Amino acid sequence: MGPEMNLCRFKQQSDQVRIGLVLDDSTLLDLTPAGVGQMQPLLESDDAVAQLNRMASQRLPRLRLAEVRLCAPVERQEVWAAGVTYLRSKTARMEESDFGATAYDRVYAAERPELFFKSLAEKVVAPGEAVGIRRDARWSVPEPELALVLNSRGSIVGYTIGNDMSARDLEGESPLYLPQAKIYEHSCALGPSLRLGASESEARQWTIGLAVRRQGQDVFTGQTSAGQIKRGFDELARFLFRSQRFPHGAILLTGTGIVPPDAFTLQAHDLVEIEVSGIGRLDNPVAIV
Ligand code: DO4
Ligand code: MG
Repeated sequence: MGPEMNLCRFKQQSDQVRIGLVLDDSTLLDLTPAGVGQMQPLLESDDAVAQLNRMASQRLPRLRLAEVRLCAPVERQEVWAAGVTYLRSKTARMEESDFGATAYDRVYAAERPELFFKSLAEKVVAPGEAVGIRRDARWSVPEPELALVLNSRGSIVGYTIGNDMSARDLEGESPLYLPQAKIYEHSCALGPSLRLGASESEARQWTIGLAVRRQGQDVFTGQTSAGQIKRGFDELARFLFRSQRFPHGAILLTGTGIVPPDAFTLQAHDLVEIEVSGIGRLDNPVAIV
């Protein structure tokens, strides 16, 4: 087991974003007095966990998580996503699609994975903020995904939780509508923190859970394991970095393995809760955009 090191971005009263080290469910260490103003230098270094261990033994201010506002744990990275990486996702997409079914079948088995651009960093939704459902879509779902945190060299330096919100009716109508099904206002949430110091084999043992609550009741729950992802994490990262530079690093969502039944669609005011056992829980209400 790697040491549990969870980095977060947060605000207190002022609008200035600070970096914190999550100590437990209720407490964080403010890393500002240790000279940490951004996550990027830590993510680019080869010894982030050792540096954070040293900081954790200093006398830094402790804050209660309930007193801060968490920001999305992304600075200037582009956010990308992989698709059809779980058998469940392939089957669901072949069913939803009239004439693109073979495209999903083929990409699941192909050497090259499906990778698509998802969001600019500045558009990512923070924990507690509303994720969006398109006003011109009839069938919207959350996609709970383990997200890889990659530095500018393409190395996996951490993990976070991603929600790849999707309009399944648009996607099913034509594969050419994928960018509109996937990229719209508030369609990508990340958080609550970045988990550093975990190996791929450790992360593959994590469970991923989704609960959608409506007026206090569960209207959908589902669970999978990151171990069900068909492709290696390095393999996904390598393809993303082929013929493409990411000077600020990148976040890569690894695809969904939880697909609600076809009759299910999200509604405004639903609450989406995504839990990854090695990271924490990302909660977002839903709003029409
Ligand atoms: O091919 C469409 C998108 C797939 C996707 O987002 C997923 O499998 O998670
Ligand atoms: Mg997805």
